[in-house]
Amino acid sequence: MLELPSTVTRSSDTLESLTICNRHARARIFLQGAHVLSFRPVGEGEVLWSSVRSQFSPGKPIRGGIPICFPWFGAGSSPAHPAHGFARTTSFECVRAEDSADGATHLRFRLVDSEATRALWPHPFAASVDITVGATLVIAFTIANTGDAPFSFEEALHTYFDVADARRVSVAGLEDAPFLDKVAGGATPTSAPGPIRFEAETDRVYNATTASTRIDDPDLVRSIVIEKEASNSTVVWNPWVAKAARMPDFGDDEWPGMVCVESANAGADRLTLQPGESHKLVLRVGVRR
Ligand code: TA6
Repeated sequence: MLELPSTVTRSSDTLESLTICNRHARARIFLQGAHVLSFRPVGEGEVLWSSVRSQFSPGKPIRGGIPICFPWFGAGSSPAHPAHGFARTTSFECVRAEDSADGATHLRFRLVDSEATRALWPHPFAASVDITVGATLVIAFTIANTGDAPFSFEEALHTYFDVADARRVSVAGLEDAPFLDKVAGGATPTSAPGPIRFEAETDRVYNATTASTRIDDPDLVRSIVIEKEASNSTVVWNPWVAKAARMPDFGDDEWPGMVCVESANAGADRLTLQPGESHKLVLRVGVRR
């Protein structure tokens, strides 16, 4: 059993989680999916949204926080292939938990292929999730090809951000960038001037973009800054009324409280690793006033 620093406490509810409380922030991370559910810098409100209807049962996706999508994004190729891949519903092992001199807490979670994963996706791999809990939340998601054949995959840090009212926020950074509008079928790229605003169900996949984004929230008088490395896709999503009502783990009236801005490599940006190669996607989330 890994020895934990005093800033990290383990809770064994139905799903095991770690709560981190240091001088910079408080966070909660579930071992299933190495799933960050909550991140709250000292002096700030909660940054991540989660549904009061979320399930916390083994093998079921948690609705909110930062689900890790791997090795595919979106619907699986069959009912046996869960949406957004198997990583978010598979238990990771925590192999590192320590504080650094600057007061931040660093954790590492690992997942390697198993009979269960190979039944869904026939490739040997090693996944590691390095999480730094400080005034900024940093997540590095590394995939290594440990087999003797190349494989292709998609990935996403499917982050749900907490906002006062999605109808009043804007997302800056993707102005005029081409995107696939999945609500309209997502066949051909389109674009839109100005910051993104939410006036209906919104489900946009921006490919070939490394841009940082920023959620400006006038009611909370804050901006959430989202920076990424080695991610060429950004997905922006709000289910709005009808889709929220169709999701059993999403309260009918919860959709105004969240906006997803997801740092990914999906669709045309899927990645291929040769044997022995690895790839690291990095996400940094901070609050600015
Ligand atoms: O990232 C947006 C999206 O692909 C939406 O189409 C919606 O399906 C959302 O992910 C949530 O997916 P989930 O499988 O978590 O319900």
